[in-house]
Amino acid sequence: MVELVLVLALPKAATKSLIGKLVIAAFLMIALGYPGEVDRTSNSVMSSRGFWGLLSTIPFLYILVTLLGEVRKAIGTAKPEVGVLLRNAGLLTLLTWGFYPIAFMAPFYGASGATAEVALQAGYSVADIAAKCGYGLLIFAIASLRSHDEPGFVKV
Ligand SMILES: *C/C=C(C)/C=C/C=C(C)/C=C/C1=C(C)CCCC1(C)C
Repeated sequence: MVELVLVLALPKAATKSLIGKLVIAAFLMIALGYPGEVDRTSNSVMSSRGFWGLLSTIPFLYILVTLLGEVRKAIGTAKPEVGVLLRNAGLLTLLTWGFYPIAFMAPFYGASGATAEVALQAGYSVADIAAKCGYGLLIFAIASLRSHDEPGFVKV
């Protein structure tokens, strides 16, 4: 998330303030989701898992709206080649981040015991590969492109 903000190439003060807000929200998202995640006895939406999941969704939506709004603005000022990659990074954020709450809800779809656990872990693993490896490569491509033809952008 922070890497994506860095390749938006916003002014320094705007970068700092945006990262500050997003990191606090990300911390809240994980901290609020955690009590629900470790509750292996809840299998309905109206349970502690559902309650904590819902609270965690508030900072989650804040992050997506804020980050994707900034990505959209940055696309408007970037060169077309960079704009396409930024758009893809925004889409990848939406798809991969959106996958975690869906996996979190596995016990709500009737899965229980080992089945629920495997569905959950498989879901998180697929999302992790895309959200970390795929995302990292895409951000590297953006940084590399910008560092070659934008003066002032740090060389990669
Ligand atoms: C590399 C790891 C990443 C990008 C993790 C992202 C995690 C989420 C977007 C988790 C979101 C959750 C909710 C929105 C509600 C239920 C609880 C969580 C923590 C699974």
